[in-house]
Amino acid sequence: MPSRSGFVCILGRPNAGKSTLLNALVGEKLAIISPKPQTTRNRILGIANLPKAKAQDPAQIILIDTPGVHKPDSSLGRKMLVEIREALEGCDAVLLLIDAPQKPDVRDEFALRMLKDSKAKVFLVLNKIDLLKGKDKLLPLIEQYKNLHQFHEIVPISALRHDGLDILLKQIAMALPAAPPYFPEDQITDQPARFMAAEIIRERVLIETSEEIPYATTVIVDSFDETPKLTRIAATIYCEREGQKGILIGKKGEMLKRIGTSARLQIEKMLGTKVFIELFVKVQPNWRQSRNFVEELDWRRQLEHLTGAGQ
Ligand SMILES: Nc1nc2c(ncn2[C@@H]2O[C@H](COP(=O)(O)OP(=O)(O)OP(=O)(O)O)[C@@H](O)[C@H]2O)c(=O)[nH]1
Ligand SMILES: [Mg+2]
Repeated sequence: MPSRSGFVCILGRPNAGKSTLLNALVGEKLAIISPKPQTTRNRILGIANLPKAKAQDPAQIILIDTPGVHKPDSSLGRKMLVEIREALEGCDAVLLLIDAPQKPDVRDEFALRMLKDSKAKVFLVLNKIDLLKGKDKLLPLIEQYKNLHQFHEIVPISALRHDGLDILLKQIAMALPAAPPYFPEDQITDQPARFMAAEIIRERVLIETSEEIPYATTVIVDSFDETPKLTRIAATIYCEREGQKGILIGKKGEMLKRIGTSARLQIEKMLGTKVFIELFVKVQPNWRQSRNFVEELDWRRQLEHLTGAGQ
């Protein structure tokens, strides 16, 4: 039976709903989500397998969620941009995600410009249509974008409400080249659980804290010991200043406890084991400006150290 497979990059400005869309299309929570811009910091792969009943041919859609397109002002920001460029390289299709209720701005322009030399089929995906009062708001937006690029398809959706996603999946599948699947059918990501756990802890920090703290925080899992019944995790939350550390720990350790408990519940759900988490908070002044530190955060690189590869 013929099948289609290919790589599909989800691109767009911060907060457009890229990670929400990835999770919705794959049907699992692979990427963390928050109302704060610049939540995603690295590319995240998620695999959706479509049976013949849902598309013309069975298809494997390999989605890559990316950090939001913005003008970088730190080593972290530049690394995020590299992650986007790497995700775009050689992909078969791109979903350019638009935050439809918001006015287009330079970040949307920048995202379009990144596609200028790309051979990929570009879908204009207008997200958050549930927030639009009346469909007449959509048409002028579509007209505006139509003048800027030759889009393969234009699809309005609500990633949050799962509206329009079946049509989107079908159209993506039809745009992919005829090829056998790249991944086994039961695989949904390439991201090891250890790093998903770090992201879940970071998501809890993003949700629980405000102002500068979400941006000045990162999480590294120091140890991850999985047994069939219990997973023991030790992780460090890094921030940039003593004051931030105080807030992250909270009065009598309350904040850290809250972050740990909610992260534990989510990780238990993901792993299907009991989880024991030990959290630490450390100050790493200006880590976002440190190229070395930012490189160390890359899980692919951490994995190389852990497995001893590349030594
Ligand atoms: N109303 C509505 N909200 C949405 C929709 N899709 C996403 N959101 C919300 O938009 C916010 C941002 O969603 P994310 O998926 O984290 O956005 P993102 O594009 O991945 O953001 P970055 O990782 O920062 O680039 C969250 O509060 C989501 O719940 C949608 O279709 N409708
Ligand atoms: Mg995201």
